Amino acid sequence: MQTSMSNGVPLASEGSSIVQFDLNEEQSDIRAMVRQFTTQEIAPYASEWDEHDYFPRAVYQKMAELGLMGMTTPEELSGTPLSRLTAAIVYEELAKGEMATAVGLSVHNMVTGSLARFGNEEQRHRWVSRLANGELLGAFSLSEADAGSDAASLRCRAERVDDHYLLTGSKMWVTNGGEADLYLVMARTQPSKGAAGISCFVIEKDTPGLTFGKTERKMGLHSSPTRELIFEQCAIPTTQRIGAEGQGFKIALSSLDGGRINIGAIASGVAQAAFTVARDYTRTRTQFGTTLSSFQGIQFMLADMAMKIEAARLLVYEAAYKLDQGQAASMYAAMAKCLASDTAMEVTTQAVQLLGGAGYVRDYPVERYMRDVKVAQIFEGTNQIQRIVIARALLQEYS
Ligand code: COS
Repeated sequence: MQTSMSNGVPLASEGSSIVQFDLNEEQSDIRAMVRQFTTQEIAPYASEWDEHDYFPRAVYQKMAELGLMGMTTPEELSGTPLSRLTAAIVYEELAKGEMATAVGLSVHNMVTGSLARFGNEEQRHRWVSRLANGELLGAFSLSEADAGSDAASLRCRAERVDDHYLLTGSKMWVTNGGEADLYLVMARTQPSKGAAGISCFVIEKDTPGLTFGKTERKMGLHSSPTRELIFEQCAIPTTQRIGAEGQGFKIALSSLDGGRINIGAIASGVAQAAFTVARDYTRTRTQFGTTLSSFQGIQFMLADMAMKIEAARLLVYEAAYKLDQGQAASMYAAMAKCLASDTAMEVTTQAVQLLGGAGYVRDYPVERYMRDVKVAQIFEGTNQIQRIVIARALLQEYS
């Protein structure tokens, strides 16, 4: 794979630029490669992993071999950089097989990309190549028990003592928690400064003073471990602070812009998978002497599902395109995440409805899609927070 920053497909872009809806050759090839990988290495095992809460670390190694662990990383740091748009296509395809693995990969790439972007030379060389080649798995940690939506109120303390910081406190809801080798952690260096008192640290798993709380028992995403991080007088050298003191909140939110687009792409992939199962089921299931798909009520449901998926998908592509172009993309990332996850929740629920009793049991994957995708309306900023981000941008822009 090679970078396509300059040749991403401009979808639904503004002004006089040409709107082009076809994938370019590189994007088509990558999509075909990831589709084949998902069909062979993920989809056949997804129910089993879900059933047994199994984290498929070996699959991450295989994804590294395909270059997927360094999608937001420059080539000189062992990355295989893709445009955000091409990466969105990758996430969409992976999520058709299993959402949990796509989410784990997205978080990993968010960490790798943030270190490549905000780390200094020494930090980049120490960690980024090893993340990109799959030797290390990354995790991102902003939330706390009392600081979820109000992330700037976080309290995990990082107190400067000579040439290190002492971290005390805990972080919640950490995707890849316990399995990851490297954690990007936001902690408070200045108690009285709100968002400006937060700094970003990179912390290795085996650092003394870092332990892991229980693995959360979740509604879905069973094969993606979610753990608490507990810091007790955990000494982190100042050389492991990413960016300047007080820059952590901005690093986190700016990283989440990309993360939210990935979540939108993932939700869109799950919705597409659910739609396909539901459509195929209605074509073969007969009731009242005919197939379900011959009833207009069912046809209207399928039409609405397909229409909404397509709209969400295009908005995800547009947000990715804007980030690729270096345009202000936070609002579009919020819109893409919000619309795609709301759509996926609606579509997966309708898919279960269309399969009836068969949809509610585990013989078909639609109940898993529905359980899994619920969290896309919650994590990386609830959809209520996305609406706040959108409204703030609109009101600033037009006031
Ligand atoms: N990129 C870079 N910087 C950003 C940013 C972004 N996308 N969004 C905000 N900032 C900056 C702001 O510009 C501001 O800096 P200045 O004071 O220098 O202007 C600073 O960050 C604080 O921003 P703001 O005042 O908007 O902070 P708020 O406390 O009002 O919080 C929300 C904003 C609610 C939007 C934020 O807390 C949020 O996104 N919450 C959800 C958190 C989340 O997604 N958690 C999931 C974690 S992963 S499971």
